[in-house]
Amino acid sequence: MTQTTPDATSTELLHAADPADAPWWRDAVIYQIYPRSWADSDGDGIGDLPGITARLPYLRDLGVDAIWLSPFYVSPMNDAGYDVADYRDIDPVFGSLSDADLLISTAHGLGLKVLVDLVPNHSSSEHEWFKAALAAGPGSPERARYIFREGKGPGGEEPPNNWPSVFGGEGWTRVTEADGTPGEWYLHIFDTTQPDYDWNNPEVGDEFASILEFWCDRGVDGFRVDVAHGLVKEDGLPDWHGPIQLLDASDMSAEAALPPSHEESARIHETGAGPRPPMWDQDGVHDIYRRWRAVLDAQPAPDRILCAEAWVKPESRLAKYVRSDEMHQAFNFDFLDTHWAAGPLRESITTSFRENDNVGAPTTWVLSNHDVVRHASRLGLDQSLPRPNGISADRAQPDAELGLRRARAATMLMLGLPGSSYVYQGEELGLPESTDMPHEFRQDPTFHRTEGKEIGRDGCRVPIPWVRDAPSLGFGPSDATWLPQPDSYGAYAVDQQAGVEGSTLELYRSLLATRRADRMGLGSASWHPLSGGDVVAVVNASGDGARQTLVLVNLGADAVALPEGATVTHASGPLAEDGMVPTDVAVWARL
Ligand code: TEU
Repeated sequence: MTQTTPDATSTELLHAADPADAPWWRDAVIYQIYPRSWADSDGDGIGDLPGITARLPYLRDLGVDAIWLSPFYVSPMNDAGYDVADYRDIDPVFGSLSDADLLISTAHGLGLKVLVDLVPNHSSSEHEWFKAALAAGPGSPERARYIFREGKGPGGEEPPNNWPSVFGGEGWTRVTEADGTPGEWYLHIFDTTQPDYDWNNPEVGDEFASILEFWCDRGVDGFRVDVAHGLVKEDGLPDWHGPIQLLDASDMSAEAALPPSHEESARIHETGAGPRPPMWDQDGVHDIYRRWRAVLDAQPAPDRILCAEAWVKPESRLAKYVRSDEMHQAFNFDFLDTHWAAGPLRESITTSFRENDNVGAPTTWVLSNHDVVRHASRLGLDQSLPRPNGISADRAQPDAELGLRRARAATMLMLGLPGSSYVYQGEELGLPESTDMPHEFRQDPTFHRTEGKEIGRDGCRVPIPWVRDAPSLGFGPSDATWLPQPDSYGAYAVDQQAGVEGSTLELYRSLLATRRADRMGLGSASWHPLSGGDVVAVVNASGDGARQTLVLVNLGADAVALPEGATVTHASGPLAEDGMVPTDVAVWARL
């Protein structure tokens, strides 16, 4: 048995309880639907809105409070819809605006709120504005909505600065002007087909305020804001020699992590700007979010929310996005990125509560999404290495059993903590990453722009298995799936788990039911004396202290004994015969 010596933080209050009438989003569990891959109604192999609407009762039964839909807008789909050509219409592959209306009203009828994805850093190069910018030429007001610049060097042949694209390759593309000559360059932090807006141009701000209103009028309950840390670039667009990702610990950032040059270091020192890349987390972004908050608060029902996707560190910087007059939530990617080790997890939890409480915001926990290796696989990889951004057959494979065991424990920790949580489609099935997808199927621009050095994110985006013995595992009426489903997925299908004791699906259902009944998302959090060493142990208590739930994870090699009188209500795996908690198992226990 491990001797878990209480550490300095034991019994310390980490976070005070919320009042019982707190707004819905402070403790909501929000389920991310990636529309391409959740449910296909017409058999074309790509998920769609009618498919989602038909299966919403599954989510009511799962026990989540809301859904977030990744982009469903008109798009050439060069980045799976994160390249938006029309923010006010649905791509025909997903359906129509009336399908969206029906989805929203059906969800509301089932008691589910609906968040949509807003992509304000860039448009698609197919967007009317960008086409107009190309046609209008240098110096035009149409070009001023984007970041066009003259190139450097003789004939302007070199890009205006050295910024790379997050997806690999250069961050600038040169256009050919109407007269056929090589012309200006435009900035794209992501793919060539995703030109960045110039948020210094008031027209851009007005357009997005109007887009927010458009979707509020259609009844949505909020917006997940894509690349929320990227909209404003440092004045003068200075060169940058450091890593381009702020917190995204993929192997790409490890490779790109060259130390800043002397000039760069001097500049950082002089301006006090901190080692922040000039394309990320500039202070000017906060003015944008204050305006958006005002737009939302002016709506007839002012309980709509904004959630920041901001890969920002340290957490004190991230907390700025959720000050009381800005956004409501910001994904806690620090928690997602924390290795499976008790000390770092405790530290992440402590810092998260501290920084969010400082600004009066809830913490927004998340373990998986459409950009990262699914946590059932990620936690089965060597934890001493940086998180890869994808896995292929020729790279180190995760230990599937270990990964799932840890993932179930990690989820119990996440859902046991106060605050809001996001659940990514399929994680409630314990679904692993597709790790052996043949390269010819890969669609993520990251894979192509790095010539396969980066595997990319397709492995976490594979269509969901619903029924083991059905075409496309019940994803749709035909065999077609836009990405191949691994052979192993049949065993994870919903119909294989529903009603099966001990299945991951039933574990999620039962955790969510208890979390809701006990209002654990609004509870207080303090360290339990067992916390320390290889154990993370938090007491989640109701505001009046009448209910006390111990949320404990054992990450050590030896089993851990629970305190006397604790009644286990949930366990992520079998306990030892004597009731001890084995390695990589979590419990919820009433004290
Ligand atoms: O992601 C933003 C982002 O910076 C990363 O998560 C990035 O996708 C990853 O590091 C690449 O390996 C958002 C969306 O979630 C993502 O799907 C889009 O591709 C991206 O923005 C561009 O819109």
